[in-house]
Amino acid sequence: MPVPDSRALPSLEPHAAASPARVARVDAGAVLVVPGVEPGEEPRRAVLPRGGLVPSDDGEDLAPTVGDDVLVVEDDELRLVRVLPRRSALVRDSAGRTSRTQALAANVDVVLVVEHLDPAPHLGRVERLLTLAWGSGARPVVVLTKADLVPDAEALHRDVAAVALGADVHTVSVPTDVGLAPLRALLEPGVTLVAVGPSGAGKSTLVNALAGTEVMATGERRADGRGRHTTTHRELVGLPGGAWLIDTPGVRGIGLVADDDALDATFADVVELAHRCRFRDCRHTEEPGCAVREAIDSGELPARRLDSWRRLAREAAYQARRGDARLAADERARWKKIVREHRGDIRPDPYRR
Ligand SMILES: Nc1nc2c(ncn2[C@@H]2O[C@H](COP(=O)(O)OP(=O)(O)O)[C@@H](O)[C@H]2O)c(=O)[nH]1
Ligand SMILES: [Mg+2]
Ligand SMILES: [Zn+2]
Repeated sequence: MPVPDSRALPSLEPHAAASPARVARVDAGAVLVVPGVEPGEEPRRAVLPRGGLVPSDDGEDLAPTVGDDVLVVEDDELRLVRVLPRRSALVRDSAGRTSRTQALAANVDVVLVVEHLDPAPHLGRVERLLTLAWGSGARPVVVLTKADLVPDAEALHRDVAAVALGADVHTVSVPTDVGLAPLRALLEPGVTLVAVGPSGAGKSTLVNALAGTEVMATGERRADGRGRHTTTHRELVGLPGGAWLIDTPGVRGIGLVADDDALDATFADVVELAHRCRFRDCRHTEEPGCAVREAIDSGELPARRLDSWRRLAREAAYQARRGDARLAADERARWKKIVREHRGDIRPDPYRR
């Protein structure tokens, strides 16, 4: 029985009157866009199609995210009609049952992995965010904040640098304006930076310092003493110099989406050792001639590095399997619906948008 494939229908009408814009913020059913692709313009509200998904160039409908380059059409309201190809995307596992992953930010050049020195930096979190960053296609840069609050920032810097192979690590103190110059140097015209890290790490404070003006509310106690300002939305800010900054709220336990390349980049030291194991499929447990275990025994490799690599690799593999299962379930549901509609059990409502 021939079954019509709903995906084969032409869904991408040409948009002669469309103009380019960039997504600055996503709300339910609408987004804030910055008109044009130059920073420094006032954001405007653009509505999304029902369901929130927008056609993209590869034919798949996407949930637009902060940093997306898009096309908008102005008629009685401003409508977002197309998501342009992403050159990078910071993606995490989403809790939702239907969509597999969530893009936290798109078209990013530098991922600032922000971690505080006080309380002491959490190495496992840095490794997780670095893996996410390596997987995005953007370059990770680690920023250690609150250097003014600890007696020995250098020792902590060394500890973090040892798990941040291939990434620059900068230690900063925003209130005393220490260490910010190399970060300001990243703000070239057209470059987009996103700050990720736990709540309270100092992301918004850093974004404000780099912007040179208070563009984001920070965790300072409010003057009226009622609670604290914290970042609740991911938000893109265009700087007068032409660079873009994206601030994010601290997401508790970012679900890891990572391929082997991203894991290998983060754990380049373990991978390098593993190449020297006698057996190619060495699991670095009891095998003779295991270079990884030898390095741990000699103190060359901290045991926590191997544990951390295993934990993140397991999590990434689990996410991938779960993603496959969800994709298969979506596909089954789609075919069931198509078959039912074809039989006439359910007549498609022509007035349904
Ligand atoms: N002493 C000190 N405090 C900082 C520094 N950076 C941020 N803070 C403070 O840390 C708190 C949380 O900062 P915030 O930028 O809101 O963190 P976010 O949740 O990552 O955006 C605020 O009270 C900031 O003033 C720093 O370099 N030194
Ligand atoms: Mg914040
Ligand atoms: Zn081994």
